[in-house]
Amino acid sequence: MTDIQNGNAGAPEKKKTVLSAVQPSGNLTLGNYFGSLSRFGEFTEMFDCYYCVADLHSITVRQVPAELRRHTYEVYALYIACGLDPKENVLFVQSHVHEHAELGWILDCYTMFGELSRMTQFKDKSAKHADNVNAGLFTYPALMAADILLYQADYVPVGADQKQHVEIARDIATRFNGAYTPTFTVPEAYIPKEGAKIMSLQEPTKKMSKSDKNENASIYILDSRDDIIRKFKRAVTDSDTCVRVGEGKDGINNLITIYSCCTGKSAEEVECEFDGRGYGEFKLAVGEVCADKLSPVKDKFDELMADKASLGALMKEGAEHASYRASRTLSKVKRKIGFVEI
Ligand code: AQP
Repeated sequence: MTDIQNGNAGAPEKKKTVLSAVQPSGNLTLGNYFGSLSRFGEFTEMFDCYYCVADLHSITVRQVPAELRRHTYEVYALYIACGLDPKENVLFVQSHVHEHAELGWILDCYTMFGELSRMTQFKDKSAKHADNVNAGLFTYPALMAADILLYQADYVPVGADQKQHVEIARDIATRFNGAYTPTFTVPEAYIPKEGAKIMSLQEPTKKMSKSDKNENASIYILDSRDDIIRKFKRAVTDSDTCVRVGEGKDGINNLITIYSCCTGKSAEEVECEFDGRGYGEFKLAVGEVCADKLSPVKDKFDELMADKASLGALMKEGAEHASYRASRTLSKVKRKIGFVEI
């Protein structure tokens, strides 16, 4: 990322655009929080911001309909609870803006089988869901490219696991622009310095994931204080006793990252603070700062979820705004390809 800190420096008349998305595929984790949601508020002033609840993506894995509906409201409410003002940011649900599916199909035809086969997420998810390796799971990156390119996004804030998908979106945009004339902005991934990859508390070599079956492996944003503290107490560490970053100390490294993200302290400051104190004391402290960090988000979330009708109205408004921008890009794409306009 080069000039994201400067926003529209050099082009004062037009703000640059940020787009990101979260799938409503389960209860959001601390990984989703630090890798994406918690950072979005900082972009509001300088950029045109679009955030979507990626429900179309979530059905690449079987979802229970009532749970999908609930999670869609929850992710939407969490965007707001994490600090996004729906008047200042366009917050919408992907399936409410039909241009995503339409451009997704078009971009399927500009995406190569070979490049899709190299996607790590496809390999991981098809191994995890061997009974349902569907075509959507395979072509997911083309739909994600559509999500980004429809809004001519300059920056895509994501966790490190999504970097490969932003790179393929860049390749698709470049290929399309080369086949016709410049049509899409070529986007850049924006990956945080801290919290880019929060690891599982039970298997710290794996990323923390909302679809992990082991509930003790993930801290959910909406977990109670007691659950958060209990899960950190049970977090897998190592046989050392020193709170230090080190090779082979994946569990402790992860806890230090989480403590840093919650307090804003550097890893060195955390090591100093816990010098001579054991893992037990450290785990308790991580649990406490994490619970403190998430508590206001949970309070705001509860308030928002108590009024689903208002959330529904905001969704409608967000979809209308998003659709306006998306339809302009889609019309342009169709014209370039040679589709007949009526
Ligand atoms: N462990 C993580 N650390 C840092 N960032 C993370 N993100 C996800 N997990 C971590 C970031 O959260 C954003 C939304 O992710 P997503 O909903 O698109 O799906 P995902 O990346 O596949 O996340 P999950 O939690 O692992 O979902 P499931 O289990 O459904 O596949 C993205 O910016 C992602 O980078």
